[in-house]
Amino acid sequence: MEIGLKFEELSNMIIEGKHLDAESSTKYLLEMGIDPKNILDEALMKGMGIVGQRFRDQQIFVPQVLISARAMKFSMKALEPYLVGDNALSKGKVLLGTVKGDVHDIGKNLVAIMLQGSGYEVIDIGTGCSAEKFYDEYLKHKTDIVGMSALLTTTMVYMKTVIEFFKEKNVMVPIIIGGAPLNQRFADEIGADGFGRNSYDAVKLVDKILNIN
Ligand code: B1M
Repeated sequence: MEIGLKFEELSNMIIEGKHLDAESSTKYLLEMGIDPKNILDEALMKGMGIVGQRFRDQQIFVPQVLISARAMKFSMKALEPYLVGDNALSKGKVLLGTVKGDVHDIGKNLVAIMLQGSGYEVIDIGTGCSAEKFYDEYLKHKTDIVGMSALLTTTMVYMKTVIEFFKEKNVMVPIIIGGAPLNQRFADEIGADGFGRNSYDAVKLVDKILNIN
């Protein structure tokens, strides 16, 4: 089996939105003993990256992106048990949500899977979350960290509103952010406690903030 070719095939399934093929190809690679992180990086993320470029260049439109996103989700579902494992002990609790006005959730879901895989309990509050929603859910679950995701330049600015809202309520929980258009500078500007470039980074960041080696 030429593994590079298999990754390319799976990547194309994501691009073409063939969700059932993508799911079975992911399962096949896992059964062959391929490292799930390689499947994620070399096939799924690459495919989604190409979808993003074609979308930006207006070679494809929202419906095609949606079917690619569905294929990505089917593959991630197959990968999830391998990435999450069966951690009996919880290293801490993390609240995760995508901010108001934003429906992108694939990256957030991946961060959730990686955090769970590393032993964290994740409270995922979904997409389109207002400052009040983040705050109410935080009060309900008393998590050790709050994490926000945003994929749009128009919605990333709302992260500051959430941070200000927590400050107004005198709640000092660490708040971290992530999403494709963000960077460390933006995190510093809005007073976030950290920025994660990708899901691996997010785990390292949470470990660091909670002093877990
Ligand atoms: Co949208 N979209 N989209 N989209 N979409 C982008 C983001 C865009 C860059 C595409 C482009 O033009 N090239 C562009 C944004 C431009 C900008 O703001 N500068 C864009 C646009 C314009 C839009 C619409 C406005 C299009 C329209 O309607 N005309 C619209 C907005 C809807 C809304 O939210 N209100 C829209 C809609 C959609 C779909 C619904 C079709 C679909 C989302 C489906 C879903 O998520 N359920 C979609 C998709 C799939 C994309 C692209 C193609 C892929 C995003 C993705 O899932 N990537 C995206 C292009 C791109 O990013 N290349 C695009 C894979 C994912 C694993 O990566 O999300 O970056 P990512 O997450 C990473 C890191 O960012 C990080 O870790 C993750 C794993 O490595 N991370 C964190 C994320 N959150 C984190 C949190 C952390 C730490 C790390 O701590 C808390």
